Amino acid sequence: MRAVVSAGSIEMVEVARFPNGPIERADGLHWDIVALRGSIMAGLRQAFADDPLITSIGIDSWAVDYGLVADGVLLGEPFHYRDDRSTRGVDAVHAVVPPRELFAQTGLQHLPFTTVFQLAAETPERLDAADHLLLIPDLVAFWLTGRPVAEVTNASTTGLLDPRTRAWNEALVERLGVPRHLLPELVQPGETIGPLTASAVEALGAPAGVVVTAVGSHDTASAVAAVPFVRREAAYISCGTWGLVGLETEHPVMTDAAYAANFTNEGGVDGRTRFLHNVMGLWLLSESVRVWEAAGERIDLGRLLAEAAAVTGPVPVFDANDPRFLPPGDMLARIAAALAEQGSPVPSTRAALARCIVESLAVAFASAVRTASELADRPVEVIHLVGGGSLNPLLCQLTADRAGMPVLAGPVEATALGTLLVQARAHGLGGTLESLRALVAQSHPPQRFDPRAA
Ligand code: LRH
Repeated sequence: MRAVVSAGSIEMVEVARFPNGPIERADGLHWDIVALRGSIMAGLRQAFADDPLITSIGIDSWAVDYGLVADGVLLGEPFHYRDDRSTRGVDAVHAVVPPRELFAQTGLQHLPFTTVFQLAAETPERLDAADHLLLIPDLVAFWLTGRPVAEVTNASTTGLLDPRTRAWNEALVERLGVPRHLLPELVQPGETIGPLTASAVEALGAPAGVVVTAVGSHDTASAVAAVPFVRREAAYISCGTWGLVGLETEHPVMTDAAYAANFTNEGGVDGRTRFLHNVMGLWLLSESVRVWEAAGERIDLGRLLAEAAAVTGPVPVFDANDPRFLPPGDMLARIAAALAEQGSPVPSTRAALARCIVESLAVAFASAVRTASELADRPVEVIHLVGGGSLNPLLCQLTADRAGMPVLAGPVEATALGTLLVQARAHGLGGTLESLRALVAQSHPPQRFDPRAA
């Protein structure tokens, strides 16, 4: 995306879009980082060609995954968090720091793929060889500026940061034997990471003076920064591959009840806390579509969702948070097994299956909103649903129905808006997070879905 932001408007244009997903290698699931790098560089080159007045670049991606860098060179393709090697790391970490204590140290929901578990599954040789551990957006910033940093919102997903001080948890790092030198200096959203290196300037055809600016480099942090909240009694759902459901709070919620409910405290822009629960998200649907298409069907998603909306009569729901849905694979078989285990009939048509998936997501979303509200002791009267899921009217309506409150859908590009606004603010726009959100509300008015009577 590229944008021109002023006090009264955001003009945002999509420059490039490219596919991304897990790729199977001999040693497990990875990211095709060479292809990603090529696409990022081509996109940036195009952006500068389209608008030579660009002054700043901001970078975000999914959380937790990292590259190891030695002498400026990446040591192999980063692993994908859906690779199951990290389950080995879970046992190793819990043997040193039991789960309840780990929550007290990190404030994080247990997810088997958190960076700290991935690191425990690394060989000591690979860790010893490396100079820096760089989360994916930090790796891209390193390529562009030559400066190794850890942007703090994404660093909060590593399981190595203290959520209260937002500094590396030195005692924990030492106890777990993570080589301290791997963890770079932390930077805050809005700080300048650095100017482009001479080779990046040349490769991108960039004008003089362009800098890389730290943003909420965790995609969810940027999405939450751009939620057009108009009142405090509101929850958010950032819905794409995942559904991140929760509240923005002033402080982490580190109670026994939050631990028991498996809620997480991730770092937000401006020192806020993203108190939320990771729900499996549209991955359930996209993997199902992949299975249908692998069997030779052509799926038109819009049409499928319209057919799913037209399904009458009851459809069963399953637990969307079941960890069996995490890895890539035959999602339809797994859903059928989950339904059979609970004695529910397996829908016989594709439309009814799609309805069952979306209905199950809506149930999980509504439940996470209720739990977040209870745990943070804050009333919630409206839900903002941002990201790709906001384009799915069935999901928005069913979430409103199941939660018994209005859903305000959009913007779809909340993450991009969050990255652009934080950069604009750092480079002269000024303002508070609230004024940035007011700008989003004005430029991207959400679509309202009221709950229907049961
Ligand atoms: C969403 C997301 C989410 C993480 C997951 C790894 O893209 O960043 O917040 O938990 O990917």
